[in-house]
Amino acid sequence: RGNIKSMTWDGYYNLSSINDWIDDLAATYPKVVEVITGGTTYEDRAIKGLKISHGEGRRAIFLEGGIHSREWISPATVTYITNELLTNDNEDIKAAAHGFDWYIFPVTNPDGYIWSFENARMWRKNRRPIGDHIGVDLNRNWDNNWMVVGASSNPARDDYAGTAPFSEPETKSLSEFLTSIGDNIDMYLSFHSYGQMLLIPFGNTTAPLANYHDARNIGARGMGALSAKYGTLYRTGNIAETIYHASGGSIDWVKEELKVPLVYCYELRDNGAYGFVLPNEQILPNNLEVMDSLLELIFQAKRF
Ligand code: ING
Ligand code: ZN
Repeated sequence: RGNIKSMTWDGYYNLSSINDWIDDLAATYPKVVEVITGGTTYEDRAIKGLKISHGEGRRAIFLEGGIHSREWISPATVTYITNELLTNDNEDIKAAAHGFDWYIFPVTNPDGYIWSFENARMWRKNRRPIGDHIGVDLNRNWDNNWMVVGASSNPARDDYAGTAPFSEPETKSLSEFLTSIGDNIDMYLSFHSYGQMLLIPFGNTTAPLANYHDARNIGARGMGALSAKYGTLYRTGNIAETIYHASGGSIDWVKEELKVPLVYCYELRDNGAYGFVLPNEQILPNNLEVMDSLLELIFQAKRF
């Protein structure tokens, strides 16, 4: 799809369209939208994002999209949420938009996203060459239980964890950005596909984290709201228990190092019928149900 002024979510947008759209938002809403950068990629692209803020002194919600390039529904979801926060007059949405600072990065793996669009649809990693191979799994490269489980030391593999914790420019710079605002973050959401799950740290152990039961209850109610829309079912639970053992993922680091109270990873649609290649017709229904769940997560979080 070419460059756009506004998105319609009836198809997937390439990186330059998403980046142009972010600039357009900042121009359209100069008092509330600020363009931010989460650093620079191996191929020297900006990790472009935006901050939505209606005033000083607010707690923050952080949205991380597109860390795996082939999971195109992730940036599509994150851009949709962004648009709702800025344009929807619904009371609950407005309250969410005005009540928090929002830090939003639709595509945290820009090099990989372009590669997936232009060369290899199923590309997951970044694009840094390592010996004879290319790419590190940016969701195995965070400095928390790095290379402990469910991660590979073989650069040929899709879950290759990199040469060291934060060996990659993308994770290093994004984690530095996060550290700079970490004390303010109430909720961190990472968007992946597929499998229809809401995952809670940690990925290396099924042992519950300190507030696991609260996090699980809040999450399950959020997924109840999601299901109410079209009947789509999500499972909620610990990463290791619900999907597989895997360490070095962003949400584990954000939970343990930044002590963010509520941290989740969405595994968006579907259940495997189309997998990563989710048809265009499912983008909007996915976005609508996820939006409902996000509002419910925020609502429930206040009760705990
Ligand atoms: N799923 C995630 C992955 O990186 C995950 C699941 C989340 C693992 C958080 C570890 C931490 O494998 C997809 N679809 O990529
Ligand atoms: Zn993923």
